[in-house]
Amino acid sequence: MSNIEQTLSIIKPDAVERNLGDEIKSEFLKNNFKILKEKKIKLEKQEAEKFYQVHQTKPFYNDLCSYLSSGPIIVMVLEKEDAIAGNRKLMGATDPKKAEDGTLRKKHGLSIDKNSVHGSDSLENAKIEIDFFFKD
Ligand code: IDP
Ligand code: MG
Repeated sequence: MSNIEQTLSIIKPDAVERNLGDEIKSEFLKNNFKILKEKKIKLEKQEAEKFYQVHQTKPFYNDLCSYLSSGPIIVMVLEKEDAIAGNRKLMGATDPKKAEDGTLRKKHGLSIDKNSVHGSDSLENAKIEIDFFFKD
């Protein structure tokens, strides 16, 4: 049975700053994701705090929110069969040093915080994150 899902992807400030947006988008397309929606924006720190509120008890929360709001990001709604798991696999492990060869974070990530891309981790969070950026 088919299981078409939508997931939220973010090209983070470190990658946008290095002009990797088109290259990363082409990697999504090559992997059969459809880019249904896309926009380039810059978050206020308060908005980043809201987006990452699940991490508010973590020691790196403040730095994480400062970082995500430090420059422009590209947010996208991606769609394909099993998109959520598929995007997590394409991204690779959170820490680029531990990410598998061929993954976006292995290819482009600079460090555990500047790891170039975000992807929703569950169906529930995908819906919340898509609404966060695209509900109007
Ligand atoms: P994920 O992005 O692979 O889903 P999460 O655990 O949800 O990873 O963490 C969210 C983001 O917080 C990561 O992408 C990374 O940028 C940052 N982060 C996670 N763990 C650490 C850490 O130990 N130190 C600094 N930043 C971290
Ligand atoms: Mg996560």
